[in-house]
Amino acid sequence: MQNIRNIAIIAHVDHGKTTLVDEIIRQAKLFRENQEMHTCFLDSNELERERGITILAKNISVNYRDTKINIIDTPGHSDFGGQVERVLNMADGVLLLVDSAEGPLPQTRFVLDKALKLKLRPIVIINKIDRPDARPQEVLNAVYDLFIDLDATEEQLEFPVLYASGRDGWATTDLENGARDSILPLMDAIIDHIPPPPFNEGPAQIQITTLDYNDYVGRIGIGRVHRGTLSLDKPLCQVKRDGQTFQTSIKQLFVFEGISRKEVREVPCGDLCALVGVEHIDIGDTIADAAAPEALPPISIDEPTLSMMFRVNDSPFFGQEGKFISSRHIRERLLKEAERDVALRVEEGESDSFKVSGRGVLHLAILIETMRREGYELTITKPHVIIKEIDGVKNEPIEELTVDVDGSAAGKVIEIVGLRRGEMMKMEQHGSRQLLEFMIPTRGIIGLRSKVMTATAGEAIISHRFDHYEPMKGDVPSRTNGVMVSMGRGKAEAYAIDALQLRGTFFIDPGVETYEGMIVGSHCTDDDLEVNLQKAKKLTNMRAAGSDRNLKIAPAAKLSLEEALEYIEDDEYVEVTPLNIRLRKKYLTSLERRRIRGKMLKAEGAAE
Ligand SMILES: Nc1nc2c(ncn2[C@@H]2O[C@H](COP(=O)(O)OP(=O)(O)OP(=O)(O)O)[C@@H](O)[C@H]2O)c(=O)[nH]1
Ligand SMILES: [Mg+2]
Repeated sequence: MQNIRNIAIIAHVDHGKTTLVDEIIRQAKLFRENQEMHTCFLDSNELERERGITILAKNISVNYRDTKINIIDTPGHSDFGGQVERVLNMADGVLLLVDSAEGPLPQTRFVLDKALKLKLRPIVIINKIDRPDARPQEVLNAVYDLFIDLDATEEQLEFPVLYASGRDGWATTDLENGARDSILPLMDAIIDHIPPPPFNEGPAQIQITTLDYNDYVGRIGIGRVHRGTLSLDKPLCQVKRDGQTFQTSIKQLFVFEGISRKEVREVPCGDLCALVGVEHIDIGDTIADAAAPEALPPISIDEPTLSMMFRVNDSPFFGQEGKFISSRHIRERLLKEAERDVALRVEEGESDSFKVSGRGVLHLAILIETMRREGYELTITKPHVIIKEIDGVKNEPIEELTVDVDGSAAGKVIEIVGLRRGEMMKMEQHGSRQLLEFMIPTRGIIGLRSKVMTATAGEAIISHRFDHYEPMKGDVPSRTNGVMVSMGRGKAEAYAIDALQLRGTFFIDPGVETYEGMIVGSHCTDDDLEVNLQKAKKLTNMRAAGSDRNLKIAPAAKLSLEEALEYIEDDEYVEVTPLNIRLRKKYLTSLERRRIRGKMLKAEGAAE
């Protein structure tokens, strides 16, 4: 019988989970000579690497002291919190990582709460000890407070503490005198403090807690064998969440080994594995021995809180930069994505549009970014929160928001958040910094980041996560500035941009192709301004033509995809192609816009 430990590594975003797991794999090589060494990048897909965040939870395993340690690296961003909650079902213990300077943040609380409720045994790691601003003792005290706040049991409160720098490759139990040369003290702590998985005898039973996807084999279910031995040779059945039961079979079984998977014929109780070839496999399904079709308790799947419409690109530039532009392409791609991502909902909308719902702006932005890299063109509408009717009352999602700022900027942040219906829950002083905690409608969070960043010269640390639904609060102010809209089609002339610089901030550089109705900048007042960017300086002589080069044009304030999505209003779209992210008016000509505005004013007048 093999010794096994199953642990998940959890933390707030960017506290160093993936770096630490990478390091564990690297050093595991030192004690297992026959293991093949890879240049390991756990954040393996292109977007994960570029953004430096984990999007999908990943399983790896290492062998140490005759024990197989399955480690699950989880994403820290709150949009992916549902995934973390589910993978915890595979673990018996968690490594709770806390940044030695930032301390516990909202997502730390969320994931720890879930872990404690599942009765998992925690190990606390105060990470990034190498930071010059590290304050390990204070952070450890804050972690104790958090445990107590979350009603940890006596046993859970006796967690071992390690101090580490994942990046520099060491962990120690003794902050003062411990050697800082190896990660092995952490491995020892895992084996000594995390219990082995319980051994349940009987007919095989496994619950699917994560899905993976592969173009060749389709959906892959991942879970932990809960009882008995899962074997390819025994007849099996599949019990769905609603209790329906089918005969089923598994085509291939894999266990995790190093950073890859090893094909096997059977998996013992307690080990984690991946199942290939089970039809319509889904999160929460139980695969059981056909003779004992008993389901495990259902697991929760997070409801989406936010949606956007994905439409075909119908701007004057459609089809110039992308390969996949038709609604058929978009439909197929979205349905495929819904297959692999349980937190995503796709519904058919009117006239070639699709309502796509997810857990937050980042969740959907990552999908859009992936599609754009694959060659798709799309137009996207402003994100809207999903309103739920509870007992006849409209309820909206509310999030917990924390902002960590320099004391001098706290007032400004409180004002901005207050205007957006945020209520302050807590205010704490850490040296010269203030930690502010609010409850705020998700509506108020859309577009908040850029406002706070501007007000704090870019140095605030902001994080938020969905908490609960509550009856609708009052209006949340929308964007206060109008936009500058191009009147014509063609290259934006430097001369024209220069002449308009005082009227607002441009999103584009000189030379960029524009079309009528394209948004090219933000206007300094609250109304929209139509601008002629094709106006070049009259060429009186050659010297004057050359003098364009001497114009002092401020660099364009280019919006990232998320910023663009959060920036636009209901009468605007974001146009996404493999090469460009453009903003545009829904109605491209000024005549159409005036007509619509006239209609709306009339309707308002009639309503009064
Ligand atoms: N100073 C210092 N920086 C670290 C350490 N470990 C990681 N970092 C840095 O912290 C950043 C985030 O590291 P990741 O390992 O990607 O963090 P993560 O927790 O996996 O992030 P998500 O998966 O997005 O939640 C990177 O820029 C790392 O270089 C450390 O021990 N010390
Ligand atoms: Mg990560």
